[in-house]
Amino acid sequence: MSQAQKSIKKSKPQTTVANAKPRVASYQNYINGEWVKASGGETFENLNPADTREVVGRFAASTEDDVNRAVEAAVDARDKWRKTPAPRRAELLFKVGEILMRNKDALAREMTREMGKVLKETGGDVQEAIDCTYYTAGEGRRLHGFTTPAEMPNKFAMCVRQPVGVCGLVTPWNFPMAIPSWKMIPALICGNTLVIKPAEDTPLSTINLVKACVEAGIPKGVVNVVTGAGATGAALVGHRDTRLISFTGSTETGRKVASVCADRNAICSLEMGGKNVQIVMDDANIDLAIEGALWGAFGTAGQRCTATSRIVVHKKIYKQFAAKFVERANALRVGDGLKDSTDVGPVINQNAVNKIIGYIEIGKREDKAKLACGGEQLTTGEHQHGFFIQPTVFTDVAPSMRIAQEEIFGPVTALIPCDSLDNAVEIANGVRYGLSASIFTKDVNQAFAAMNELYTGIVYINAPTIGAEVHLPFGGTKATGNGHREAGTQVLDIFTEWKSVYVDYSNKLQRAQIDTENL
Ligand code: UN1
Repeated sequence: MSQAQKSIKKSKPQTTVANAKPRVASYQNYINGEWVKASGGETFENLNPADTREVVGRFAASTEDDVNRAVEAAVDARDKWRKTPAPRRAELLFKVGEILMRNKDALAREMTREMGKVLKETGGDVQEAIDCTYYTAGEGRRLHGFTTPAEMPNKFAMCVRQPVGVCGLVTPWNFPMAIPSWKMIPALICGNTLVIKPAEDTPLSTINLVKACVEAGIPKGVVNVVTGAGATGAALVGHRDTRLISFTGSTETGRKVASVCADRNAICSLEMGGKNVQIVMDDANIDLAIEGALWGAFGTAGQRCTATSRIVVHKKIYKQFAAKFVERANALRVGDGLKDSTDVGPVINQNAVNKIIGYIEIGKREDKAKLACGGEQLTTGEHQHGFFIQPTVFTDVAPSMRIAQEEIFGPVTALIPCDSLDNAVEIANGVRYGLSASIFTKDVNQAFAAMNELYTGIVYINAPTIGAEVHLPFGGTKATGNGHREAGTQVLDIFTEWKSVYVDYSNKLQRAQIDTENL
């Protein structure tokens, strides 16, 4: 997703409604154990992308002062939290999981109102936060280090994890509770304190997660949230007292985050763009591959880092696949995510509409590709006040075309013919990103060959490119990341630093690498 897209509100010319509007809820920052207004007193509105006449809430437009105060609170709380035994920290986090579980339906509804995706998916988003919380809290009784033999007699060697300190977390709008949980919960179990800056389009779900932390009894100053636009995030990223910055968003913004962190020697973990591929071989279960591609391409209206934006299909079945896939894509119902009948919700804001429609125009102009279905913004009737785009399929796309290379982050996918597994893998790997890839085949040899050759962080066999589970590492190669992995136990390597400890109980000076000769 582009930086502009992430930093701009769901702004749309407001229609004047004659009737009195319902009272709009106000939300504040949470700093040092208190809910507080932004120091400048400014607020911004969070609009429902399915109907921008609805204001979901007013939120604090935080200044650099607010960020400074939040970081200061996290610094003050650092030692006490670090010294709280990890199993005790875990008990509080298990409570967070229980609170989320109890409120799952209400949290999902609020998320659909601010983010747009259908209720089933926002339920999944909350569930992912619950899963992450329970799984990661379990680490409170592990957080394993290791022991290893020392090269000298009467000497003991071991390695333990230590917290990094204050963490600054900057999160996107497409998974407004799951992604914050991927960062907050591991940071906390490892003994760090934190300040989170959620996306301006979806602050409510992150505030809901913070509320669960407050209700669970996490001590003041340990978790802080500041809402606001890109500048608020920039103040956090640049703050010299944040030892670590964890960012999920566009590759362009991520690169800037990385260079700010490099300047001040901060630890930096990045999750960025994707251009994910589903390969369909000629022996695949075609109906299953179509189901997978529909879910991968149009779930969350294509607004996932893991969305299937390329479908590489063996030429022997290409025509058959394309015809059925287009027919099914055409039949998807686009609308308000709160309605049971909706398959695909709105996109996040006007900027997203502009970007996605811009790519559709590029696709239409590209020589060979055909617009097989969709291609339009829906602007009348029930779609009048929201940001709705038809599920869009381009067929006969060449791998080098821009719509096959660049991240669109919307309900648009490209069908690309291939003539062999090698050809499919070459196309799959021929983009700057490397997050998720999938292959549909019944041939175990082809499946394993693809598994080995696809240069991505995630590979699925006979399943779509979306749907990662929290106990496996999540992240990607190339322009998708900077080598870190969230989720799984691997995330602990982001939020802790290793400390190697040598205990010499020989009662004499033993020099490593030197006094080993006569042993
Ligand atoms: C993202 O889009 O940034 O694997 C995260 C999936 C989800 C997470 C996506 N569990 O699609």
